Amino acid sequence: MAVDHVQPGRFVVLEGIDGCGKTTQLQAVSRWLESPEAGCLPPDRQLIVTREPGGTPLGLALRELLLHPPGGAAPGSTAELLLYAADRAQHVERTIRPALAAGHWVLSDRFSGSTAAYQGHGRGLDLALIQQLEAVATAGLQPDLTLWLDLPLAESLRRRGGRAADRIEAEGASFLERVAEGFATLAGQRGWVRIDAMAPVDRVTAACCAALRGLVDVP
Ligand code: Z5A
Repeated sequence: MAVDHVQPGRFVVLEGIDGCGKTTQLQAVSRWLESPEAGCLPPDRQLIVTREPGGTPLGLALRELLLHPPGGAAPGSTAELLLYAADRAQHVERTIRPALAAGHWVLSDRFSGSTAAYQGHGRGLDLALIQQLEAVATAGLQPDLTLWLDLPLAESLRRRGGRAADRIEAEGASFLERVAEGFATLAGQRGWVRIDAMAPVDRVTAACCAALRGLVDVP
């Protein structure tokens, strides 16, 4: 997808299936981005680390509703789609756009690609409708860079081990397989940078940082 450099800050997203290492890499990449070695952030600029769902106070409440619905009553597919869109609209308006406008860098664990992968490819909701909703929720904002942590589903399930599954993790293998294939399709369509998430943690971090270097020198 086209990169929008109207904003002076930079917007970077990590995407991938459950357990692909986003949280691990978010921490490592943040440390690197904030280091003098990276040279990304002048003293008056910050790195904002955020996530979806849950990047705002409203989003945190939506996250709880989505992942642990009251009484275990799962939302229907359309309601689920709209709740993720509401979380994103608030996240973009209240957190991401103001930060970018002030020249800060934003690093987000998931963004609209996750809706296309989980609700579109996974649940089978209409992809064109999802794209329309994405345009509304983001008001046209697109990441400058999306790092896709590509991990085979079997390894994702192995890494999860005995940890209790949230509602979406508990959907079953064929749903998660469709989601994984969806991420691969989206990566090609949207020009995401593929990172081999099977590699040891420090090599994954090095690959992420190498991709991020390309953003530093872009005016
Ligand atoms: N969702 C949706 O359906 N639609 C949407 O629009 C959006 C989201 C935005 C949010 O979960 C859920 O919402 C998610 C999609 C759905 N569904 N699920 N499930 P989340 O993003 O908060 O959580 P998650 O996706 O399930 O991620 P996670 O469990 O937090 O995993 P992670 O952050 O990607 O991985 P990690 O915690 O860094 O690593 C997992 C384990 O692997 C851990 O033990 C690490 O030590 C280990 N690890 C990490 N890297 C490595 C390497 N390189 N080698 C070996 N082991 C590693």
